[in-house]
Amino acid sequence: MSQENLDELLNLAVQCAKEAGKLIVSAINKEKKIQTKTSSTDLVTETDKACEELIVTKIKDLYPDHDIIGEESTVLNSKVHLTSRPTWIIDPIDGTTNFVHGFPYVAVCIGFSIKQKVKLGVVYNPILNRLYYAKEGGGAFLNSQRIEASQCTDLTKSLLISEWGSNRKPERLKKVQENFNNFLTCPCHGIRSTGSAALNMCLIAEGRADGNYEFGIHVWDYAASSIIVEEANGVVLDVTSGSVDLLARRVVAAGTKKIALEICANLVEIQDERD
Ligand code: 2AM
Ligand code: CA
Ligand code: CA
Ligand code: CA
Repeated sequence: MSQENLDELLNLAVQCAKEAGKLIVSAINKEKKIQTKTSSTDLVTETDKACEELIVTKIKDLYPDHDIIGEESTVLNSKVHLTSRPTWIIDPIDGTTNFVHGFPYVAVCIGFSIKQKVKLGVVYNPILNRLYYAKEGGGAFLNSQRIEASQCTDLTKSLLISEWGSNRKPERLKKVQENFNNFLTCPCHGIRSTGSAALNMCLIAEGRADGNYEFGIHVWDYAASSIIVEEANGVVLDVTSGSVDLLARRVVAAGTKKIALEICANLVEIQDERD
């Protein structure tokens, strides 16, 4: 795909994210229709669905041949089919629990892949007006300013980010806690959670924190943000220290390879069913 075409697709992704962002802004302070999905802590609202429909309609209109994977159009517990074909990967609201509570860390995520490799990504927080984007080889940007990941190489001087996740089965939660314990006794300077996996990754891209690990997330949570971290000269790995696997439901991101590898070495693995 040529650079011109990639620019066109990036523009479309930005436009879609901004339009969906308007729906989020107009709905966040109002009463919401909330439904649960796989558990009482896995939520969806009519705005998640409306945003996804808006984005999918716009993409299909211009690129009817492209494949689309969207969180709210994916049948619960079904496998995701990420093929070599041009594919849009959409999370209409990342941080739905935050959205429900009016907590201002929510983002529209739109990634685009070819041959299972992410070529561009847009992550837009319309509440705090932060638009992150990147395309392959073009650097990463926040509101038109170039961003760079941190240079920190010392885990004991690092600020980390991770999430508890929506799956609260006791045996799983025990491993999540074990991981938090490992890093807190390391000790790193602190561990933060925004409630949006994509915005956590973007904070790494921006150099506001040094390392991030997540388990239980889906391809739409980290496709767009992973290229933003890489283009900000950060490192994105699988928890096994190998290359990131978009369907493995887990990711490690950091400003430096040293921190990324040290996070991998300290993690107890949590095995969720692959996407
Ligand atoms: P969502 O708001 O789009 O559902 C919170 O832990 C963050 O992880 C959010 O970005 C949330 O996305 C995402 N997430 C989704 N499903 C998850 C799961 N099963 N376990 C952990 N995190 C999940
Ligand atoms: Ca969700
Ligand atoms: Ca998400
Ligand atoms: Ca979502």
